[in-house]
Amino acid sequence: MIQFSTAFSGAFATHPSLTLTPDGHVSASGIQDQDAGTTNLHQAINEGMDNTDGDTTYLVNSANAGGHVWVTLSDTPSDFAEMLTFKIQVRARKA
Ligand SMILES: [Ca+2]
Repeated sequence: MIQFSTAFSGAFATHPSLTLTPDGHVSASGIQDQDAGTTNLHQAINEGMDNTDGDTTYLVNSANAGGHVWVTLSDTPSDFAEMLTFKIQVRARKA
């Protein structure tokens, strides 16, 4: 699970902080979901830190192998201007 927390300056008065979770899949290499799927990987990591589904859905890579997954965070407020800070929270375990 990856949870993205952001703060926006343009909308700082109304959005001092905002939590975004992945809402779209862009690309991936060397990463699969719990069912060996390689599409819509954002769906395995979109619960947020407070709503984790435990070990039900997750992403995995092969041991000692590199990889990446690109996801979108498009659920920003309509008055989004710019981001001041960006914090990524990751829940992980070693198999
Ligand atoms: Ca999950």
